[in-house]
Amino acid sequence: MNKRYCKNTVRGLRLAFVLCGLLSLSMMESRAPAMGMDMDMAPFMKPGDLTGLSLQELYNLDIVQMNVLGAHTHPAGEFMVGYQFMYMDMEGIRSGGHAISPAEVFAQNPSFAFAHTRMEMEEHMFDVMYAPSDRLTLMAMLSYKQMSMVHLTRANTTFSQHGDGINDLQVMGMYTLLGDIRKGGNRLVLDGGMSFPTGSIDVRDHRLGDPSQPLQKLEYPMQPGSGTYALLPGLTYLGDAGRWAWGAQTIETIRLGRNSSSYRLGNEYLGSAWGAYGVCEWFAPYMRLEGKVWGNVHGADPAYGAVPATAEARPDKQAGQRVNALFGFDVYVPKGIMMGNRFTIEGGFPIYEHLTGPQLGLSWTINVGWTYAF
Ligand SMILES: [Cu+2]
Repeated sequence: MNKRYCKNTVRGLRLAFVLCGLLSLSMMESRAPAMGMDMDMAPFMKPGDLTGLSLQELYNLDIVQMNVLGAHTHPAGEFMVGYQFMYMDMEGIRSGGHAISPAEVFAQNPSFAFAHTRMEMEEHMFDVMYAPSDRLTLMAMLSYKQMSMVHLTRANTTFSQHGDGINDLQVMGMYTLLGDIRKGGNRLVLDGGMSFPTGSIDVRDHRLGDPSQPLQKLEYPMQPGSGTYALLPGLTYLGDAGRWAWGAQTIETIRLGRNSSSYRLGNEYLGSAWGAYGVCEWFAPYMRLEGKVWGNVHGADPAYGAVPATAEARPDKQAGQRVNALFGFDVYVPKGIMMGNRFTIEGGFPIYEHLTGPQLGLSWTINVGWTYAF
């Protein structure tokens, strides 16, 4: 067992401990009011008979899919607005299935002048949803990304570079093939979407992170946009019974053509499965597994030169596979002035990672979200 794995495990346990603590606190608090709320518990008590529920109550049943893009639908006529903040901490260099040191990166790649040792990414995601019918829900999503990367030179000095910008706009339709959102139970939803190249692929920062140096184009992972259109086909399965809700989803990003810098990012294949338990009407902890496979860059951006100085500028060192274990909970406000508001906190870490590196591995990630349906 390597050191990095241990570090991840310790961080994961710490996170799980904090979540459990919050969970027990909330359960204690919920016990008292729950005594007089038997009527409100009814949705959980009568699986398969949801016809008498209000729009808000129906929405409540979908409580757990908020952090999975395109994995929930709305009843006819309902609007939803949402904001999600995502943070990713990437530390430690990996090649294949194991960690390697910066010294090994330099030794194995004589052309590299720099090794990246850490990347932090913050993303602010805004989405709007509307359901023209019970079967069809439409969604549009746009995010703003901020990234910073720490570089190590062969002379053992470090510097940082920063990039930020708007991401690609994603528009998606979710069509219920089987089942009925008003009845709950098992449902199968077809996802079809399109990604538009609204994000920048020409984000720059000063060479060596030094303001007196000229600006240079940042590497592939530091560009917020893809520069190409992409198809987003997917399939979602949703199930619920009593206080339990579960689901699975696969969604693909199939990129088309080449961008103005003569390359196309690799396709992405995403799979996710989750299970949640409604402890009370307004609180549902959940667990989620998320697997992602992504390909190398096709073509090459001439801005990085014929012999790029870092792995992040090499089109053949971008692919990878990762499985994350994520733990979270949803808090839903069912009545009063805050009615329709929902909050989600989710944190996780990789349990499997195989990267065509050298490439930075993921240490941990946290997502905080808010949605409002009306
Ligand atoms: Cu929604």
